Amino acid sequence: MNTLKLRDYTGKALSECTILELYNAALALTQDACRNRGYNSGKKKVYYISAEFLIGKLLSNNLINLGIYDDVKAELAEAGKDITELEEFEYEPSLGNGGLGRLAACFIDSLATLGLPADGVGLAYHCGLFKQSFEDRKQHMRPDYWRKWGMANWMKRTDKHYKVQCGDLELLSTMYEIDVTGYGSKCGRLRLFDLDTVNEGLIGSGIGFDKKEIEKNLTLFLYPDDSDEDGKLLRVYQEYFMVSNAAQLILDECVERGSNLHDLADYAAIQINDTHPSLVIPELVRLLTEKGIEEKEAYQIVTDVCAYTNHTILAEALETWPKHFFKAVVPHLMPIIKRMNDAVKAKYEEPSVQIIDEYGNVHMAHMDIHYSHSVNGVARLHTDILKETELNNFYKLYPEKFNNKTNGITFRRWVIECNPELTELITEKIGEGWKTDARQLEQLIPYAEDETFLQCILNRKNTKKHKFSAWIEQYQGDKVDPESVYDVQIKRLHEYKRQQLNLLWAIDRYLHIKDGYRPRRPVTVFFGAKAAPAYVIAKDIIHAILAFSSIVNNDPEVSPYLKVVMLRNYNVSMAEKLIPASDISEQISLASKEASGTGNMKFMLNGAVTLGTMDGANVEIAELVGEDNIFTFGQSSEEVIEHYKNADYVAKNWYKKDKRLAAAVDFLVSEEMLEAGDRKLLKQLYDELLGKDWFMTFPDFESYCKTKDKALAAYEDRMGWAKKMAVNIAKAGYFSSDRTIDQYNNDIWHLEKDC
Ligand code: B1H
Repeated sequence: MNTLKLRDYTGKALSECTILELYNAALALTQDACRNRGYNSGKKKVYYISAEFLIGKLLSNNLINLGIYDDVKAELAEAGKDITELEEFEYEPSLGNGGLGRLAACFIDSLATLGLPADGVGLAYHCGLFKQSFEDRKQHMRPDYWRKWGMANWMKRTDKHYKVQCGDLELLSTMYEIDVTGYGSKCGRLRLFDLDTVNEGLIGSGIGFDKKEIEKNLTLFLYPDDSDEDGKLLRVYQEYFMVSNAAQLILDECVERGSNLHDLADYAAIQINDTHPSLVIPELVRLLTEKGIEEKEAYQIVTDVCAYTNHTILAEALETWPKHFFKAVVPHLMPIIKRMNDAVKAKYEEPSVQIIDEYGNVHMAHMDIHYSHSVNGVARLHTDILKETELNNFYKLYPEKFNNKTNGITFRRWVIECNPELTELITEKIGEGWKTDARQLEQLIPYAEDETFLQCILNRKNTKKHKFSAWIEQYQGDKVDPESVYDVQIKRLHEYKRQQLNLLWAIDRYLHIKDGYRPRRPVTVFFGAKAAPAYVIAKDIIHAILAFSSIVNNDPEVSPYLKVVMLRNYNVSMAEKLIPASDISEQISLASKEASGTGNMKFMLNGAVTLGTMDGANVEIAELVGEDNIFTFGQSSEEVIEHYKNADYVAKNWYKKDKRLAAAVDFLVSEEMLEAGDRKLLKQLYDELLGKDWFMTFPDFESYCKTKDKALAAYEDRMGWAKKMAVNIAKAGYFSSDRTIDQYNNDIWHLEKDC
């Protein structure tokens, strides 16, 4: 029974409160509710260390998980206030970038929900990634001061401080905590470290700052620009600061729970999320030996405690650091890393598996694999590629370490919270059980033949499309026809994700309309993406999309049939609005390159149909829904891997033989585009595509266009489409992060549940 009332936290009638007062009251109430619930505890605990936690807004999610959303909403309504005002007032935390961080956020939700003792451990960035705006049709970046207003209050300052020694520099950390609510369960915690000396005043124009002033800049930004040496060093400082704090916290807590350190693996499981936290391995060895444990035993302990998740096979994302960086930042770890390297070398001669290569670069993933007991990929195809290709030499050494954990998403945020309309419809048909046991969604399968139900699904999708259309007009002025097909690609901007392929399709359609073609129904192509500050071509792609959208949207001949909307500052909150309103889910990465994708799962759950390549988790989606309920196209991952191996792809040959493709590519540097955009940037993109096209958009162009046409035609059979929607929703249960976390626990962590 909920006895907490907002009124008890305001000191005056709710009707007389400002929005900030109401917000802070709701926050305080939530924190009390968490305390009342208590925290999952037990002998063994998992520490999920990650550079990113893309947690999204917290208020509604917490109220839902705590089971008091309806009460608070009603109490507000009685005072003439609307809870959505509070939701809109809330400011989204900027602690992450993309799927990697959102996965970490979904995982801590599921960990709490399943009653598993767990902490997320990371950094309390002051300005996160950056806030994106568009000026002159280019991406502009400003610091995202998310800790302003009430948001900082979600992070409780603790009196835990650790010393972190970086060469001559001694840093003193402060730990902050954010409660992580589980659905109808006890809570978990996110523990974020910061430095009191960090100074936002250091930030100059845009997101520039003095990269040498470590004490003042350490936690200003997530992924600070590392295109120069100082930027790279700063990243190493960040990574070490994160894991040294984590390691000290873990040892403290485990000793408190009764560990004698020799038995650390009975008390702690550490999940290394990508390679950013990899230095936790030598740091733990250092701390354990300092406490009197023999180095040899320390290696074994650390291996038994640590597990590593690989999230990408892209070479540029697999961190390697020149030795001299470590000598500068963590000189005291260098001897340990060297001895770890020697131990590997003594056992295995093969050069590709060494921790330090012949040029003196330290390979973080290699260290992880040798000194963890588990190495997992994040979708079946990805894990197979790791085993058979990318990490094959490691797989041959340690077949028993490799395992797959297909990613998942929390259904609390990604349907219950963001799509109450659909949630209600599902619950009406199959009851509440699916909310904690997602596979029960399969009980919807019989309704895929029920026309009344299908009509309801269409109606609710329509409601969401209208709502989004109203919202986007007010947010950035774009007028979107709710009757148009919502064709959506929202994800980090990266060439491998191929936003440029989608753009080429839109250009092709534009040229056809100019030629007199009149499609039956308009299409709105939505893009939402941030480009990393130093990623030139990614910024060029954004520029091309913005320039093209200004041409299309202002052309009265074309805009009734085609619109292109580039969303400003795409983030979690926007995804929560747009995904429930989407018809087509664009998942068009070059096969073999997207480790999993998790947006694909969110769209499916909300009844959007995937248009995608056989990549990442798309493969598993295709298998679950069957070929009638997904649109796939493009080269297979085997073909792609073969082309890379033979280095035989020549973009120009495709350009020469495909007229439609050539026309679309040429349009990038047409008079219209050059008038709307910047010659240098557009030419740069054009040259990149024609001269290289490293992610092979050209070979997939024709099949992409054909398949998209097929999807748009299928959309016109409304009942047929609704059936596809229903099957997608019914089969989405597999992608609950509760399933993923259960698998991590059963196969890797072996914790006891506290419930
Ligand atoms: C993923 C990253 C990533 N994999 C380094 N790797 C970064 C690595 O700026 N950095 O330093 C930024 C991002 N992100 C994503 O992880 C994959 O691309 C997705 O396919 C996957 O779904 C997600 C979660 O596993």
